Amino acid sequence: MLCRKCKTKAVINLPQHNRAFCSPCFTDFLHTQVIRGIKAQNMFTKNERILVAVSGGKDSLTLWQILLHLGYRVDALYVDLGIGSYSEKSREKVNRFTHDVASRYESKLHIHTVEEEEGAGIKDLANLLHRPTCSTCGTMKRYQFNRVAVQNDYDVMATGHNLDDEASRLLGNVLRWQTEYLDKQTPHLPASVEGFARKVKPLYRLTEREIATYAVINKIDYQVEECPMAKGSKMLLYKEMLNRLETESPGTKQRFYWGFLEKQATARQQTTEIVDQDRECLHPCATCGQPTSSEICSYCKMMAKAKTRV
Ligand code: Q46
Ligand code: ZN
Repeated sequence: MLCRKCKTKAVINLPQHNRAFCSPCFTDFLHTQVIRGIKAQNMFTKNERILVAVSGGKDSLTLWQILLHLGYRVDALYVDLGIGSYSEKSREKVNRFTHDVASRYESKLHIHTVEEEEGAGIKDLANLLHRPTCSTCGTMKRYQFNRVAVQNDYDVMATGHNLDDEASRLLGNVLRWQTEYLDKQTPHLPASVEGFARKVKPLYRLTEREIATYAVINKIDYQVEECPMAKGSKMLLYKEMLNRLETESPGTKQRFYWGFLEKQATARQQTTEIVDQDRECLHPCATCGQPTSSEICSYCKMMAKAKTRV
């Protein structure tokens, strides 16, 4: 198997693109894919400040590295959820990356420690609230990322969601016909109202396998373990099913998600924009001021309830 560009020995075959690449040409190819995604979705410019949400895993650290390499102005935020050795190890990987790589670009790391700030780790908070850990975690991360981005004047917030994440989420939303989620499943969510940061997913064109290969080739030291709370989740099942389809028919994930984005873009020209919809129903939370559709936002409600149960 030879590299499509330079004809030396290839290290990865990408059947969905009908190409194989050696390490340097693969790295270039992935950079080009990210640039293409940023431009196609009009995500940000080199003058804007970007806050990347990092978990210590391959996707978010790869995103941080690629954006730095491409010359963007990026800092990062790590939310320490307090999930035992998993969080300890993840924090260690993030700190090491900050020290070894990001500091060379004067890129800085913000850390929010749930146990210190909210009084208990995410599992204990979820137990107190009788809520599933992952939904408590989702509310927490969305809230804290938005807060840090807005309070520190970042123009945009970026996450490391990849093609596998987006295709499996799309499958889940379609299977349950959650149209309100489908509307917002885009790699670029505008800052519709004051108090909301713009949100983007620059890796939406890359598969998990491509990102893992990039991380290994470029010596990114990441947390290999998955969060223990993800075990048995529907998302993992959808990913597995899509991987089986991908093996039988290369390009399935790409056709599924990119096809959805094309249809969504056409439909959007005829319907109310997300921005208009949000402006109609969102207003500042009476407690913290972040935008919400109720009087009090879900984070403040969650924390108020947790306090009464301590
Ligand atoms: S980190 Fe949080 Fe995930 Fe862990 S607790 Fe669940 S939601 S699985 S992306
Ligand atoms: Zn609030």
